[in-house]
Parts: sequence; C-alpha cells; structure tokens
Amino acid sequence: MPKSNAKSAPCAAKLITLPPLAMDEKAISEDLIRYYSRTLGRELKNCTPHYLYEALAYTVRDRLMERWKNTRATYENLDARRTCYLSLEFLMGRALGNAMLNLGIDDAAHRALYDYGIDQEQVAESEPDAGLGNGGLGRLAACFLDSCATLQLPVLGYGLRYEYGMFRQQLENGHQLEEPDHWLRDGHPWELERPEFTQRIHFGGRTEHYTDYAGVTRVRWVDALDVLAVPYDVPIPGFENDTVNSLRLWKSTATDEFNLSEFNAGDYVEAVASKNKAEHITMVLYPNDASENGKELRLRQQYFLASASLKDVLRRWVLLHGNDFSTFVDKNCFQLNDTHPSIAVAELMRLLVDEHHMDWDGAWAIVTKVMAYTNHTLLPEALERWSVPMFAYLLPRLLEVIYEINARFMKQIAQRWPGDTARQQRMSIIEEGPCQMIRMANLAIVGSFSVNGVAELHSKLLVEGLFKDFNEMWPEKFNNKTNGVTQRRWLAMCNPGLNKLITQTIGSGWITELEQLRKLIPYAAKTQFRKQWADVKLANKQRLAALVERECGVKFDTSALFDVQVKRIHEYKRQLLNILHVIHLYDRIKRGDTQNWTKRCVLIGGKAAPGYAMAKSIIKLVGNVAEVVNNDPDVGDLLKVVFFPNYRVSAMEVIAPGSDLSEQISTAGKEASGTGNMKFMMNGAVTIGTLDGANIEIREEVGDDNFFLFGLTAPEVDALRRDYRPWDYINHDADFSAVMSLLQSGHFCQFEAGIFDDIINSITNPHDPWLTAADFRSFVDAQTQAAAAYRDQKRWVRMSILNTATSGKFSTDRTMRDYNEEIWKLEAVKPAVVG
Ligand code: 26Q
Repeated sequence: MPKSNAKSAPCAAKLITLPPLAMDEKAISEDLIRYYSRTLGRELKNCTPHYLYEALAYTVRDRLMERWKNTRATYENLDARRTCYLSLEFLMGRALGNAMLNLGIDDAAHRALYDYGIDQEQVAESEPDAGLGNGGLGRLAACFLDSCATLQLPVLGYGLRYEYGMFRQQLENGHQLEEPDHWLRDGHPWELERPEFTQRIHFGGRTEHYTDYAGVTRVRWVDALDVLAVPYDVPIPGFENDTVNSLRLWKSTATDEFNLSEFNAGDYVEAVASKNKAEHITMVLYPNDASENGKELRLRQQYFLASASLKDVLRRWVLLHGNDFSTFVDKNCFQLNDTHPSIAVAELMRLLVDEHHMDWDGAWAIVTKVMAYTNHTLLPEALERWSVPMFAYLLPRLLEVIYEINARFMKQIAQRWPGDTARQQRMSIIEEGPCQMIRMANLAIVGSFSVNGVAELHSKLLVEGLFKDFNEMWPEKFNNKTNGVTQRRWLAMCNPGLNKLITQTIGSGWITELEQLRKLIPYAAKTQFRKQWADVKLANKQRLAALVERECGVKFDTSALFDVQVKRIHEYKRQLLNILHVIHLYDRIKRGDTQNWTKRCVLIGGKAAPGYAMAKSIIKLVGNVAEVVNNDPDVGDLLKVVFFPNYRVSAMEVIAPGSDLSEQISTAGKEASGTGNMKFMMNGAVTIGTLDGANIEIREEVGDDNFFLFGLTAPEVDALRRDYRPWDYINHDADFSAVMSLLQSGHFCQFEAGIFDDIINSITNPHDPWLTAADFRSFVDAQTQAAAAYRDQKRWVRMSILNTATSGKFSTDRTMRDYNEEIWKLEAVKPAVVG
C-alpha cells in the first residue's frame, strides 16, 4: 500500500507492559485535568464544556484501550469463530456516557466533575451524536453491537465512515429544512485510524478471460479505477466485563495514481480534480429510510462496504491459513443488515473464484454457508433493485457473477417445478422488462443460509407474501428474530432516576438480565413503591418539559398526560391519524365538551426524507395545528401540541423517560417491528397501538389490560382495501366530520390557502393504502380510554410499572442470544485479564 506503510512499518523496541489505569475518582480527576491543560492546552479558569468533554473522552478512552487490545489478541489467539455484521448504517449516538457506564466509572467521573464544579450534563451534551443512520435499522445495529460486547461474542461491525451523517432538521415557518451534519468537524476522539489495513476497491473497467499456467480459463477485472478504503476502528465496550469489540468504518480516499491520459496531456489540474469522485463515496449518508432506487453513488457505497469488508476478512484469513479455505465456513459468518450490503454475496464469489482461484461449486458452497440476511420491510416498493446497464458499467465483473448465480438457480427451479415459467420469472434475480433490473432481495435469499424477519408477525407475513415462493423452495432458511434494544443505553443510562429505584428494589441484575425486571411485578400493588415510581416519572417529565420549552418555546404542564410519537415521518406510520385525534380534542374543547377532561401534551417528532413531499406536508400540518391550539385562549392548559425539531438518539434519551403514552399506530401489516415502542415500554410508558410489528409481542408480554389496542388487523386491512370508502367513515361519524370540516375550512392554514389539500385528498381517497379513515373511530375511542386511565393515577402508575416489569423480552441481549443460538453459533470468549 502507498504511503500508509510508513505508519505501520514495525520498529524494534523493548517489550514494555503498562500497569492498568486506576478507575477511581482520583485517577480520573487527575487525568481529566492533565488532558485539559497539558494535551489540549486550555485554561482552567474559563473552561468550556467542549474541551472538558474532549479531555474526559481521552481519559475514558485510555481505559478502553488496554481492554480493546486484549480482546483483539484473545480472539486472534483462539482463532475464534466470528460474525461480521455488515450494515450501511450504525446510528451510534453519543459514546461518552455509554463508555463510562459500561466501564463502571460513571459515578467516579461524575464525582470528579462535581468536585471541580462542572455540570456533567453540560459536558455530555457537547458531544455530537454519531448520526450514521436513518432510524430503526441503523439504531438496531448499534444496540446489537452493545449486546454482543456484553455477551462477549466475537462480533465485528463493518460500516461506512460518512463525513456527513443524518441531516440536521431545522424548521422554517413549520417547513422542514435540511442542514448538513458535519459531525467530525471538531475531531472524533473515539476512532483509531488503521491505515495499515487499507484496501483497494475496483470500479468500472471491463473483464477479460485468460488461460492460466495450468490451462484453466479464468476471468480478470481490468482497466478499473481504484479507490482506497481506509479503516477507522471504534471501540464497543461490553458491560463491566473487560470485553471491547470493534466497529470498523471505511473511509474512501483517492489512490495516488493519476488518470494518465489526462496527466500526460498536460491536464494536471483535471487529473487531480478527477480524484474527487473517489473521495465522495463516503461523503454523505443517504437520508431515505425506504430505498431511493437507482442512485449510482448509493450502489458505489454498497459495493465499497461489501468489497472492503470481505477483503479485510480474507486478508486476515490468508495471513493465518494461507490459501486453504477448507475451514473458512467454521470460522466466519456474515449478517447482512437488509439488502443494502447484499452485493457481498456476489463479491465473495468473485474474490474466491477470481482472486483465490477456487472452482465455482467450491466457492458457492462457502458463500451459501456463511451469508445470512435480515429483512426489515414489508413494503414491496422498498425492495432494492438496480438497473442492469448501470451495474454493467460500474461493476462489470459482479454482473457476470450474478448472471452465473442466476443461471444455475433458474436450472434448479426448472428441475423442481418443470414448466412453471411464471414461478421462474417471479423468483429470478433478474427482472425482465424494458430495462432489466437486479433484485437484491432475491440475490440475498439465494446466497444465504438464513433469512429472518424482525418480529413474529413480520416473519410470518414475509413467508406468506413477498417471499412465498422462496419459502416453498427452502422453508428451512426462514426464521424470526424479534428485535430488541439495549437496556444499558435505553434504561440504565438515559433514566438514572428509574435505574436507581429499580436497583434499590430488586438489585442490579437486570442490567445484564432484563427478565429480572419481572421481580417488580409485586411492587405494582404497593402504594409506597407507586409513589416513588410516580416521583421519578414526574422528575423525568420536568426534564422533558424543560427540553420542549427550550426547543419549541411551549410550556408543558407536568400534570398532563404526555402523549408522544417520535419516529421517521411516513404515511404508513400515520402521524396523520395522530394529528386528526389532536384536532378532534381541539374541536371538543371549542364545543365545550370538556367534562372529565384529561390534560394532554402531545409531542410529535421525526425527520422526513428530503424528497418525500407528503411527509413534509405532515410536518407542516403538525406545526400549524400546534400554532392554532397553543395560542387559543379557550384551550389554555387543556391541550398543548408541539412538533419537536431534529429528533435523534440523544433527544430520545430525554423523551422516552419523560413519556406517559407511546403512539405506535401504523397500519397493521406495515411496520416490520418498531423499536421505539420497546424503548418507551422499558421506561414505563403505556402503548396505544395497532396489532402490528412487535406491538403484538409487547401486548402479549404486558397483558391486554395494560395496552390500549385499536384498529384493523393485518388480514382486515387486506380485505378492506378491495372496497374502501373513506367518506362512509367520515359521514357516519359526527366527530370525524367535524375534524374534516375544520381541515377543509382552512382553519389551520388561514394565510396559506390550499397547502393541505394533498393531505385532505389522501384521507378521502378510496385508494389510500394506509386506511387512515377506517381506524379513526377506534383510535379516538382508545384515546378516550387512555385518558380515563390516566385520571385514575393509581391505575396508571400500576400500568406504567407493569410495562417496565414485563419489557425483559425486548432486550437485544435476548435478540443476540437468539441470533447466536440459531444462526451464528459463536462461543463466548472471555478476554485475558487486563494488567
Ligand atoms: C435504501 C436504498 C437507497 C437509499 C436508502 C435505503 C434505505 C435506507 C434505510 C432503505 C431503508 C432504510 C431503513 C429501514 C428501516 O429503518 N427499517 C426499520 O427497521 C427497524 C429495525 O428492524 C424496524 O423496527 C422498523 O419496523 C423498520 O421500518
């Protein structure tokens, strides 16, 4: 490799072993000050939270470093079987608080800062979120890594080091504006550049057939433009167990070679500028959470990740085993986070056949024993497809490999179902039509030994619907792995009040065995405990109310029901249904129908994909309704509404603990799982939801009495679509008619006539795929029940406790055990003792 070798060339040195760093308050306090004043060169008398954050980050990082090296060395020495988790997204959020919690130094650090008169929260808030993901799928990958490190499983994350993460959402007159998120600008203390492991990735060019010295016909990829992939490692600490796993993120850079034709023609500047394209690959995260089809740069990103990661694995393999791949499947597994990295199926074939000279069948036997694919969507329009012409030009050799995989696969189908050409067409990796397309889900299924959905309903619907043909062919491949979230971040860290109360009551075992929360069940009947629980919730609501006031300028009354929906803005998630209910409450207040009223503060937040016009209109509608409601003197404290800007991981860490009611109201059969639902449940919010995704399993765990159910079921949704008449629901329901009249009268867009016409049309359209009108009545009724339950505080607090107490299933520790027992089959590894 060029240049970078200079950094990795070994030099002779005496073997030095360092004593382990102390973890007590004194040691942390001393290191903090040393970094602050000597390394960063700052003055103590006028200290800024940013540099304090940096100093504390280095202090904590030092304590991760020995454990990190030990973990790596232990895995190497044992030649442990590993899983590589390939994902275009890792939505990590902040690292500092999590690292301190998992190292067990959070109290010591807190005291150290306190003694200097420094506010820890302010310091923590200086850390920018690592927003390298859109939403659920990206955050799931981050929770998985935390749980794998805690379970001491040798799992390595592979992703991209985007220069710009998820955009910052600003609101201008209620409209979403996207601002670039240059999260690396002030440096990133948690990463370690590893230039010695740089890889070369090919794009473009053409293929050439040749005969090797042994007379075997082989293929090589020539005239390609190469891009370098430089790895940056991020430490992933387990909980108080000395394991520190790695997340390896690739950054693209240009090679030092120039386009010779341009260069020789004297066009030096052009030649240098053309290197730009290479640097662009990892510049920005695509901000769509449903596939934006066809973008060349996106395909470049996908191939860049897959190729760099596989080459990295093979580099290590060859170092240890030479060209002997006979035990490769015993030592390696690759989990594909959706189809985004599924080009890895073809790339591993190419590497084994073209570069390691294996025969096709031998290579295919390996690929189909190491690849496993997770699906995250039921929406057919979100399945990834790439145009063959673009593929041919960008990845010519990969296209040939895919054609070969498909030809052999089609033969298998023809043998099994002779003459069934319709089935062949449905299952083919290549979709015929005016422009041939590559179906990435089909490639992933054909190339994997395991295919899983992310909640029971989702996995069932997959094998009955989208993947029916494949399930008939290979039923043994299909399985379910219900999602989870890590309780370290989503309860222990983000909710210190509840952490303390739970630990006082049942001990701290729940931090690594969440099912232990069941020990709280009997306490739901105890008055004293309910009082303590309510006090913690109140303090968390005060913290949330302060954040809302800062961000939105609206005062939330903490005695009101905090009713919250935060997630990406999507029609299927039905933020619109939520706001229709808000308009209904407003209408009731205006009509004077406020007997037995429950005060309510409604918070809605989330980002819309920049090109998703309807999602952006929904944001605007929430803002406009909020403006009218919050400024109407008739309404007062009875109802408040806000659109919370720039929803992100660190915002959820304040929102979930302070919420009473969790809105999980997608059209049944559309939300694969949901994971926000689990974070709310863990923090003692009660769910109002449809029978969709993991809501079904949440309700099973907490019991029907502690969940507000409404809406059509998935089969009812399918049946109703055939003859859906939204006007019937509106006309036969006075409440609904009143809501629609308010909307249509322009009440919420007095000076912006007609801006909500699209939204009104979507509700009243018989082809509305999300059947919003059909669920209005049952949603409003369920909300009325929730409001009544909240007025009975004894009942409500009981429900809240039982939600937390029965959330044990939704730990990613359980999810990772399930993946490991049924797919990965890794052995837990305890690293050698630090010291
Ligand atoms: C694809 C191609 C081009 C550009 C973008 C994309 C793209 C990016 C992200 C497509 C989809 C996503 C993200 C999907 C996602 O977050 N799905 C959610 O995954 C969660 C974890 O399993 C589930 O809980 C949610 O139900 C599901 O919606």
